[in-house]
Amino acid sequence: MIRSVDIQQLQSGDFRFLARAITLVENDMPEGRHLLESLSFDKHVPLLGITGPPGAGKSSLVNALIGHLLKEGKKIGVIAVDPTSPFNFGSLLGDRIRMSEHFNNPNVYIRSLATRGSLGGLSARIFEVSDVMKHVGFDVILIETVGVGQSEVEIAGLADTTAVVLVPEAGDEVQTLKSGLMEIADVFVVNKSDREGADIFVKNLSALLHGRPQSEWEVPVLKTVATNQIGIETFWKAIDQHNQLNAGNERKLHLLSEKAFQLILSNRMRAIDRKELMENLKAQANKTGFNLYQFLREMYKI
Ligand SMILES: Nc1nc2c(ncn2[C@@H]2O[C@H](COP(=O)(O)OP(=O)(O)OP(=O)(O)O)[C@@H](O)[C@H]2O)c(=O)[nH]1
Ligand SMILES: [Mg+2]
Repeated sequence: MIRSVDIQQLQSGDFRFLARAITLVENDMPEGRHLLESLSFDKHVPLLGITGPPGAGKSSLVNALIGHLLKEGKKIGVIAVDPTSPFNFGSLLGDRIRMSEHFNNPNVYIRSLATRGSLGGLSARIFEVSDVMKHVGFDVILIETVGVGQSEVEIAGLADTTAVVLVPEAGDEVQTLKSGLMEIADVFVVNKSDREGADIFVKNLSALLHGRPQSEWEVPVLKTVATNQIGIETFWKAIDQHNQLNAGNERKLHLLSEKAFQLILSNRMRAIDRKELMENLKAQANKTGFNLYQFLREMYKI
């Protein structure tokens, strides 16, 4: 039994309340829903999504960013999303090691979340957890997700700014970069730029980007060496600039409607009990003339 948490406790900034609140939300407890409904969203807390292929250095970049932001006196919340099964703690362990130097800092809170086989990549729970985190006094919230399948597209619906992390090895294949990644990136980071081919890669990627129709924001392509803190300040400046430019209503509305859609999807699915579905089917499926489509319409209004 987890005790409930109220908004005042959350705003006190005590991470023990935050941890408890996240657990309530993550497990979809009524106390979690109650808390979510009591939150106020008048204060904007920027959410930065960091995505990219496995091993590109996302956690190392988050770690480097935390270091930089702490020097600026900021308080930082981090969500590391593990898209693999809840039984694979490999990358969670990796995150702990990569970000370990900041784990005990009172101005940093790091939480790993498993997506637990939700539909698509990111689950609605991540929207909810990030909303809870907006009430603890963080200046910025960083979310790391591995860019596999749908998740990179979904993170763009979650974050105010999305940084896509690539490595120079992607080199000549820049033309074949998944168009999904091209579309969601507000900032491109070529990490591990201490490796060969970084400059050529940056050049190719920039050329590709400049072939696109002009927009208000020109997507920068930045080089970093996350493990040596190189390029981090420039990276942060780009994020900050993008955030300021994008405080506009149109983007906000777009993000909000994407978020609402994901939450509706997840909540509709919650109403469907798999066991009950099987029981209902059991009673019907052997009947002559059984039709699954009719069954769904009659039983589930689909
Ligand atoms: N040479 C070099 N190695 C780096 C750099 N950044 C990260 N690495 C190394 O790359 C490996 C993967 O780094 P992570 O930060 O765990 O990468 P990730 O993208 O978070 O990985 P997943 O979360 O497992 O997808 C680690 O061994 C890092 O030490 C860099 O700029 N240069
Ligand atoms: Mg990682």
